[in-house]
Amino acid sequence: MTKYVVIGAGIIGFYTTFNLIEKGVSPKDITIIAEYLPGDESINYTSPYAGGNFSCITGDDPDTLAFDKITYLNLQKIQDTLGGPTCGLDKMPSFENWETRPADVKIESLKSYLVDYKETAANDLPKGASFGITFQAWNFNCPKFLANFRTYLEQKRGVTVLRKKLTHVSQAYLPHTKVVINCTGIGAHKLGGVADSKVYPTRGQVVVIKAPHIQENAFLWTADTATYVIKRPYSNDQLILGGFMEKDNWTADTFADQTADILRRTTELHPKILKENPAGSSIEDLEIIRVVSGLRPSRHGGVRIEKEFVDEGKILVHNYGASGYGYQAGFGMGEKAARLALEKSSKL
Ligand SMILES: Cc1cc2nc3c(=O)[nH]c(=O)nc-3n(C[C@H](O)[C@H](O)[C@H](O)COP(=O)(O)OP(=O)(O)OC[C@H]3O[C@@H](n4cnc5c(N)ncnc54)[C@H](O)[C@@H]3O)c2cc1C
Ligand SMILES: *[C@@H]1O[C@H](CO)[C@@H](O)[C@H](O)[C@H]1NC(C)=O
Ligand SMILES: *[C@@H]1O[C@H](CO)[C@@H](O)[C@H](O)[C@H]1NC(C)=O
Ligand SMILES: *[C@@H]1O[C@H](CO)[C@@H](O)[C@H](O)[C@H]1NC(C)=O
Ligand SMILES: CC(=O)N[C@H]1CO[C@H](CO)[C@@H](O)[C@@H]1O
Repeated sequence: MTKYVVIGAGIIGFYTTFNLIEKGVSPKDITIIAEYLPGDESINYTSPYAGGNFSCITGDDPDTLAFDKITYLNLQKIQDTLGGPTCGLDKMPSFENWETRPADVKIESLKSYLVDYKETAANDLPKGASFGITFQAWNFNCPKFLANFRTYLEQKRGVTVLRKKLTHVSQAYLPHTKVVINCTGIGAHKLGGVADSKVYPTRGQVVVIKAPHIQENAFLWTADTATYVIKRPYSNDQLILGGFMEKDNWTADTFADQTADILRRTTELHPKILKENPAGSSIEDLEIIRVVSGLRPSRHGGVRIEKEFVDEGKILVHNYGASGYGYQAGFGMGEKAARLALEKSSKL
């Protein structure tokens, strides 16, 4: 009997389902409905395209700080539950740098939970940075992790997974459903009954290369560039190089000039990529596996995690707009959405 429907089989839908079960909902009472499922590729399904690092680029408002922290502190449990590092989630050292020092409240928060947190000495900073830290990050092999997360929820726990495209949120209410949780990502821009014009894409392009010699992450955030190197765990040595943050751009195409710019910036930030490359030390010697673009589901005003009452005491909880941090903040978002969904209410 489906009492709870989660719309969306991206990282947000899965983290939310996990939290519902953790808070006592029987998996048999949950159905996940989604147009796209793990293994599919579409420009309207962002989760497989993420680099999948835990990075410190997110905002410094109290909600965001809490979502990041809750997620970081729960990923060990998720890794254990899904069967260890080969599920597509592993710890990696990370080296992160900023042109302008982040706010103190952000730094204090990071310091309170990041394992092996250390501030970088001024003369060890890369060009263009004024502040940097090293710490132990979590890295996701996103397609693999999504597939294993689905297998766990569906086959090990008994959650139902249904492939279906909804044109209106009302279609999500099955005969016994009392709560629907909307985890539709960029799809939230379109869905009838919920169309949210505040949702917009932040397009990214990444270059994936084969690089067995790189086992760490590196970042440089400036006012107008996002440069990152992310190791994809258990991927046959794939390394993700990025990137771009293009607001309101829906194109799924990839562009050669962006590829060239990414290769230039990332090899400057992390010279080891070229210096120790087995096939030679110029950019042309890098083995490019693929170039992809993806749409981060951004939202003016930030994520929307909110409860609404719809017809006849039925509940709709929104959980979308994770932008560039669904993997690293999504567990905390899912925890809040599950809490809202289960909260006792006088209206029920
Ligand atoms: C290049 C790039 C790099 C990124 N790097 C990182 C990173 O390093 N770390 C990080 O934390 N995040 C990163 N992100 C962001 C991350 O990918 C997103 O925050 C996350 O994937 C959003 O997940 P979601 O579940 O909200 O959306 P999605 O993954 O898009 O899932 C939406 C789901 O809803 C379903 N759906 C939507 N509309 C309907 C409908 N009408 N009917 C039925 N089903 C529907 C879809 O089919 C899909 O199953 C990156 C993103 C990009 C593009
Ligand atoms: C993706 O979604 C947009 C907006 O809803 C739609 O216009 C477009 O056709 C979709 N693209 C694909 C490939 O489904
Ligand atoms: C989810 O929310 C978005 C944004 O409000 C909306 O467009 C979409 O229709 C909603 N989907 C469902 C099923 O509620
Ligand atoms: C989207 O971005 C690409 C690459 O930067 C650019 O060529 C294209 O013109 C942009 N499209 C729109 C509609 O802005
Ligand atoms: C390549 C990649 O996915 N990089 C991401 C690292 O993390 C930040 C914040 O989570 C994202 O915005 C980047 O896109």
